[in-house]
Parts: sequence; C-alpha cells; structure tokens
Amino acid sequence: MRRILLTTLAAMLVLGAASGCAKKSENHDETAMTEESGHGAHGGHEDSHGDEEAGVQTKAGWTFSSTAPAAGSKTGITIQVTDEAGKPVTKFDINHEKEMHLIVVSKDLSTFNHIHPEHKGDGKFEVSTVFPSAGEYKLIADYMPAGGGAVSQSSWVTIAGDDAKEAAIEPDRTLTKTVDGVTATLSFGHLMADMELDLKFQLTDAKTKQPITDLEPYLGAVGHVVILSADTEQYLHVHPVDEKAQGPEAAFKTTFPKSGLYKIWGQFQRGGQTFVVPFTVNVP
Ligand SMILES: [Cu+2]
Repeated sequence: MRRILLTTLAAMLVLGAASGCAKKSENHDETAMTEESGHGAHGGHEDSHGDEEAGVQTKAGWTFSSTAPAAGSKTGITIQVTDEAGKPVTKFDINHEKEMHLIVVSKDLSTFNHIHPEHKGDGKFEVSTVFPSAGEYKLIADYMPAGGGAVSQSSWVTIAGDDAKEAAIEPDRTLTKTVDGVTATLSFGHLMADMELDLKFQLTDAKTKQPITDLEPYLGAVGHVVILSADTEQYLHVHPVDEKAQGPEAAFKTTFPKSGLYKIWGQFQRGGQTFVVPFTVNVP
C-alpha cells in the first residue's frame, strides 16, 4: 500500500516538474526528478525512472569494474543507455559541451564530484573515478537522447572500506564561505518552495578582497549549479541566467519542488582551475 502511494506521489511530482520546466525553459536546461531507488551494492542495479518529458523513453544500466568497489582505488563505471525495449540508444544531443554529465555524491552529501563519461558508441558510456571514502554513493547521469529532452537516471553503489561514517546534513549558519582563495556569498530573491527564484553567487578574491571579474566559461557557461535534497530524491541541475557573465555575480534560476533541506554546489572556473562552493540551506 505504501509503495503504491509512493509511486503515485512520485508520478505526480514528475508530472509537476515536467510541466513547470516546459513553462520556463525551452532548452530543457533544468531537470528535476523524483524516483524510488533501491541500494544496489554490487553493480548492475538499475533505476528506470527518469525525467522523460519529451517522450523519449530510456533506461540506464550500471556496471562497475569491481564487484566490491573500494575506497581510495580507481573504480570503472559503465553506463549503458537503452530504450524501453532494451535496444541501445546510439545518438545523444550535446548539452553543455558533453553527451553525458555524471554527478557522484556520498549519501551524506559531504563529497561531490562532477565527471564526464566518454561515449564509446552504441549508448555505452565509460569513466573511472576514485571514491574517497567508504559508504554509499549516489550516481546521477544527466543526458539528452537525440531529439528528446534532458533525462536523469541514477543508481546507488556501496563502497567498501573501514572508515564509513555518515555526517549529519546541517544548514549553513552563514551563506558566505571561502574555497580555493575565493569568497562566495549565496543569496536568494525569496527563498521558498514551489516557486521559481533567483539564486545568486557573489564572488570576491579572498586575498585582495576585490570582486572577481575574470571567471572563465566552464562547460560553456559562467558556472554550473547542482542541487540535491537532503534525502537525494530531488535532483535539480540549474544553469545561469547570463551564460557569458564573468563575475563578480553569477545568477541562476531554479525551483525547489518542496520545502526541506537542500545542498547546493556552485561550480566555477578561474585561471584554468575549477572550484566548487557548497552550501546547505533550509527551504521554507
Ligand atoms: Cu557536466
């Protein structure tokens, strides 16, 4: 009974997200998804729920180079994209310079990685990464089957090791922090669920205290923002209002589907180096 309720709720949320997206963006910049997912420890686990707003139905099959991937060593990840019937999807549209974006987060959202699996042909994508510590990780693949809209597919993987510990996800007391020599302040037009709002990063050089005006394009835009709800069920990929901005302000638009805790990662590039600024907020 509970499962049926959850499925209905998930379907309603996906529909809601899809129609919200259609209203505000024609290039499908933003994807939102809701899903139920199990925890697959040993590869091959699939989630078949995606954001299928344009009617192209795809699935992602996940395999890992080891049956027991371990912390600190390289793990190969293969993602096979197929249609509903299981036939490989072979053509993808380029979205922000890549055919696929892969977001890797630990369950407590303390580690974040944004990587780009390589398309080996016939819908088979490969990448390798090092999971920094033991525990559960969520992987979210973001892609656009040719002629379709943005799709997100996810899987869980358990990383072996003896240092597994989950940190509590707490909202930041202040929305200013310094990472890699850059001080970033995050602000919102009006922070509230279920409403499109502005999300602004103000960047200054931590040493000179001068506003940063030399941000470089990262994947063709001033920056990229990834947002996950604390339970990892809500995934929002957000893009800039003005892609060509160079700072000190980088503005984005998004809609938090419901109230609660969210983690926000802003990714920017300067002097050839990318850096990530994380914030945790409580959305009323
Ligand atoms: Cu990417």
